[in-house]
Amino acid sequence: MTSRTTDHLPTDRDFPESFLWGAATAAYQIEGATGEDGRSPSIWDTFSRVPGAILGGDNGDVACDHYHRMPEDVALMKQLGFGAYRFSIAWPRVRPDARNPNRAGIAFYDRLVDELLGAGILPWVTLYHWDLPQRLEDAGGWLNRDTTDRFVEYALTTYDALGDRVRSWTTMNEPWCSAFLGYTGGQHAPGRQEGAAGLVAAHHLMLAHGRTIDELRRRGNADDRLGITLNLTVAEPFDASEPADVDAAERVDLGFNRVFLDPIFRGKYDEALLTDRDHHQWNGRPWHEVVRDGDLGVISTPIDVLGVNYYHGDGASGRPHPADQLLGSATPQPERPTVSPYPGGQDITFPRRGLPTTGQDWEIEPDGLTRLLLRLRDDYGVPPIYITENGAAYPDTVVDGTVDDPERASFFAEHLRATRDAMAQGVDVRGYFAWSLMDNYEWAYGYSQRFGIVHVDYETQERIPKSSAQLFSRVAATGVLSER
Ligand code: IFM
Repeated sequence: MTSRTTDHLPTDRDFPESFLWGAATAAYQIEGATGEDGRSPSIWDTFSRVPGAILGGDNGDVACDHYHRMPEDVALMKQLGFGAYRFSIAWPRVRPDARNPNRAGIAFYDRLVDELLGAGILPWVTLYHWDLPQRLEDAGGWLNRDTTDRFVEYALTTYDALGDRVRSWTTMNEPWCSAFLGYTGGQHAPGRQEGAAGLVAAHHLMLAHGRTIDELRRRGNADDRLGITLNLTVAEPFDASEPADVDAAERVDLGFNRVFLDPIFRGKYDEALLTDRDHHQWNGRPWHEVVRDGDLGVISTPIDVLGVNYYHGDGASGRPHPADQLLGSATPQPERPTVSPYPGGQDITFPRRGLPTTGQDWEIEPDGLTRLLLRLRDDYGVPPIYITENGAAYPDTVVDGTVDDPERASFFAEHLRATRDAMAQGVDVRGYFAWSLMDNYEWAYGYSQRFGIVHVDYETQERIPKSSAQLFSRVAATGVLSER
């Protein structure tokens, strides 16, 4: 099994012994059991029932049935030799009514943490991977500042339950998706398409993040690794000689990267986000009226680690292009009408740049990861970095009980080499989590996209480690990207 995959590997890279190797998942994508032990509906339970919102009309009711198969899944990770497991906690299990703790829901994570520690695997907790309790959305969701209070209460309940054993705490996963896919583009729950509402949601998510870091720091342990995970891109003009493309790339950088990096690491928003009155009105007022004195000081509370999720860069254009030349046109899309997730960015397009693409029609641009990591150090002086997600979807097939996925193995090898290149230039990267441990519910794409290094048969729930898992396991064990 390994001989085919090693053909795709670079030959001369390795990682320090202390480097943390793991895989990542998220609660709604794998757990299932959405109606058990007192869990209340989240915005994804609701959104997945909106006609046309999700390919195939899929939902996470069963997903990978991890809620019932957790010990076997942990045993599989142990077998694969992972040092860490990054997972998220479902807020609607821990505080189903958004106010009172639910013992039965918390007990699941209690068992998971014990199981991991018993297997010698470090638990890496994410508090929010998008499953807001529906009743909080009914009260305004992330557009309502009170949601930040509810989040801090939920975070403290979780910390009180698990903080005796868990030292790695991430507040938010990819707030860009929660804010801009959720409230501007509407491709994600709660599916709102309300322009600058995404900026309002982003601010409240950041405020909840900063307040939580501050509270956990007060309550916590000197060994805690507190941080946030951002999905970041390298935005470049599709055609550097076209002013419209240069402008589009700057807007993508601002609306994807800097909208979070600036407040967290510089304690401010760029003027362009605040002053573009045409595009940044919310409820008839400039969106930034929600920013109160002191908020940016809270948001920029120092963190110990930055989680970076990287999948691809972006070649942005400010001009129209034929539909079949746009990225994403080669795969089925949800039926719901699309709105750009960039407030005021309806003209931004992403034409093909001639780069190879994954099975999901996402560009493969490993050197973008090196450039991103260097920029984070040079422009933002970030704390130690962990790559908390990186991976690719391909339409795998099971042959004689095995899954050979050389393209995914190659994707990992190339991005690990890109990570190593940045480390060789002095960037402090301390770990890497593959996305994902197993095939799972890929949000608006339902079960149509497989990102796992472990294959899941959704009929039988059988797990089969793919050849990429064997590659990953070997690199984790040796710290060496290929046999020398
Ligand atoms: O599946 C998602 C994950 O939940 C967040 N980051 C990107 C992944 C692939 O789209």
